[in-house]
Amino acid sequence: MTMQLYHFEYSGHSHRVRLFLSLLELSYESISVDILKNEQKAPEYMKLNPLGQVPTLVDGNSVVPDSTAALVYLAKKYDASGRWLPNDPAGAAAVQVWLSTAAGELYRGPATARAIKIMGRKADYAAASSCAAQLFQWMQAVLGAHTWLAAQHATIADIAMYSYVRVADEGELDITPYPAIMRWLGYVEELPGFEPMPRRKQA
Ligand SMILES: N[C@@H](CCC(=O)N[C@@H](CS)C(=O)NCC(=O)O)C(=O)O
Repeated sequence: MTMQLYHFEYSGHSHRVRLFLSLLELSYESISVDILKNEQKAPEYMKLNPLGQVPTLVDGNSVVPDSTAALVYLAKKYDASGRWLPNDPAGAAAVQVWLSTAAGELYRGPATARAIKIMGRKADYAAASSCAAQLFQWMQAVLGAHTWLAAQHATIADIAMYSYVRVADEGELDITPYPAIMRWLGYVEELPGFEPMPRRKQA
């Protein structure tokens, strides 16, 4: 049975799942939920995603109403190599650090700055910008010493972090002072099956 992905084109949370589906060469039915029209709060959709957010992945009887949970699900179910989500305790924890960061600092920093600037969200831009700066400094240090965030190869840590860092400029954040981050974005973009994050404005 074909999987279904409920998603919004310009949502980085949605893009990270589309990107991973594409890297794994998995086909799915694409169902658009326009959050600018509040479609994520429709009662029928909220039966799948009780918080009324995108994305939601549906695979037969499995409903996964969260982006990083969807990455974990897809890796566990469809990546026979086990490379995208290592199974050993230290390897799995190293990936989890970045899945948590994607839901934490990446959301509060770059994703919120972008939502303020291009989606009209009312939030504290200075706080988002300062959170983003701390995150970028950390990523620059990690990626200055390693090619990938959590292992010797790409993992779902890199997929979870990619989308909102790529479009940080849409939140009027400059990542050009972080050469290791810029290099890493390029490495993700060279992965076979890569799918770009759509931009709301031209770069
Ligand atoms: N924990 C969720 C957060 C998803 C999230 O914040 N989605 C945003 C779009 S990027 C959303 O649906 N916002 C609309 C709303 O909360 O009403 C995940 O990672 O999937």
